[in-house]
Amino acid sequence: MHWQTTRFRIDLTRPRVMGIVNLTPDSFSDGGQHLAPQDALRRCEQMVAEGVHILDLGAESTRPGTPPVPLAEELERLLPVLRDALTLGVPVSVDTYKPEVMRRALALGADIVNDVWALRQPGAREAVAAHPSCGVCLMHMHGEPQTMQRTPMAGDAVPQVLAFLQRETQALHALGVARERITWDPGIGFGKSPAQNFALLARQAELLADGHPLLAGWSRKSSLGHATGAPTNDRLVPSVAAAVLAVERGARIVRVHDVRETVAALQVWQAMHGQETTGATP
Ligand code: HH2
Repeated sequence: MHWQTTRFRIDLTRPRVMGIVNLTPDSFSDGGQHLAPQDALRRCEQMVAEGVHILDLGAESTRPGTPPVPLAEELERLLPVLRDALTLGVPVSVDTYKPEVMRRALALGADIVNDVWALRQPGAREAVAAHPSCGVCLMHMHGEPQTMQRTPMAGDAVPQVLAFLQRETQALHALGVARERITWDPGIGFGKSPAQNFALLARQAELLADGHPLLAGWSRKSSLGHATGAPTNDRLVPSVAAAVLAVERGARIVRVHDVRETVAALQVWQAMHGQETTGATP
């Protein structure tokens, strides 16, 4: 199984770690830490040194209740860092729902569009379809960031998420986007209760039946706080545990803040499956 992106055809026979670089003052767990372009680039370089496989740059927080960022400001935060991150030798993803940001990022050479709106903003599908080969991550979200936690979804989340991802994928296929460019993401925390999020993990296999690679984003999410009582800044262990559980249940990519620890945990999983790892032998 592969994920076709602009410059890289990512081999997904091994689990892949996507490192989160938030270029925002207000992200829920690392807001403000990487606002200056040179700090953000240093963070990207550090992640590459720690073994990250994909960098995910986001310039607008999706934290519930966060006000939208104007287009010009998002571009100003994103483009200088993107330009430099593209020189680091790993695929670079851009976390945005704005078609104009997608177009500008793809014009610079971005490898992947990661959209928590699953390309439902007017013009977003077309922006991706106009590109010959960029990768895309379609994520399920119930409601919208402003209000999603006030009115979480009702009922069994798993079939609803599956039907949503199937529908959005069809819409993208209709515009000519090849299957191997598309990954799915259940959207942990996006308008779902902790019980629904954990059901999406326990029954993740139901989301794999269509054959799209699954990307899972559990890192530091509030459901982990709900389960453990740990505050946002103390969710490393629960995050790594969730990443391993997601991979064990068939996720191919995990989106994380803590790259070094996740890479090490997944090396244990890989060793168990007889995959060679880059770990040093004692
Ligand atoms: N989660 C967040 C943002 N983007 N993209 C995908 N594909 N999957 C996710 O689970 C996902 C995402 C929220 O986390 P974070 O980027 O750390 O926070 P913020 O949105 O506050 O910047």
